[in-house]
Amino acid sequence: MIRTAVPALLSALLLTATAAHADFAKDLKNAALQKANNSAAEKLGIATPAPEGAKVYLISPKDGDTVSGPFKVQFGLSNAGIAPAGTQVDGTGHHHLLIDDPQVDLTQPLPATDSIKHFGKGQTETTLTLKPGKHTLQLLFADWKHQPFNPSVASDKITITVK
Ligand SMILES: [Cu+2]
Repeated sequence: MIRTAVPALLSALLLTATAAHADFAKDLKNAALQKANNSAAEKLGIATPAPEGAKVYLISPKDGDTVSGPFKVQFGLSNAGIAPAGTQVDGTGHHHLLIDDPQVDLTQPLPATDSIKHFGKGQTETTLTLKPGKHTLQLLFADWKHQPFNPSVASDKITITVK
């Protein structure tokens, strides 16, 4: 009994080991492929297709609001996830806040300036201090390499008054 059971057990173990090895090899191959795709996309500046139905919006302040002092800006997102900059995960990106309508080339990675703020750690809010007067705010969601999605995923532009 035992004599016949052992080879059966061994071959079952071997089969499992072979399957696990195949999975591991497949994972490695996929990881290598992903890495190659990522570096090609980065070098060639290829835009990531926008996640299906992705939308960004300003939770606060609202269009027409008057704010004072340092004020909180909260970012809303639906149908997409957030990942830190530099981390490529399908269906994710990070927020950028456009202040006072800067010129933006939607086909290029976004520069970091006083009017284009990156939230590459995956933040979903910030505190802003702006000069008194009227200002506009707009969110622009971009991929792991700071490049806007295709089509771009941006919020409505709101106008606020800072006292
Ligand atoms: Cu960025």
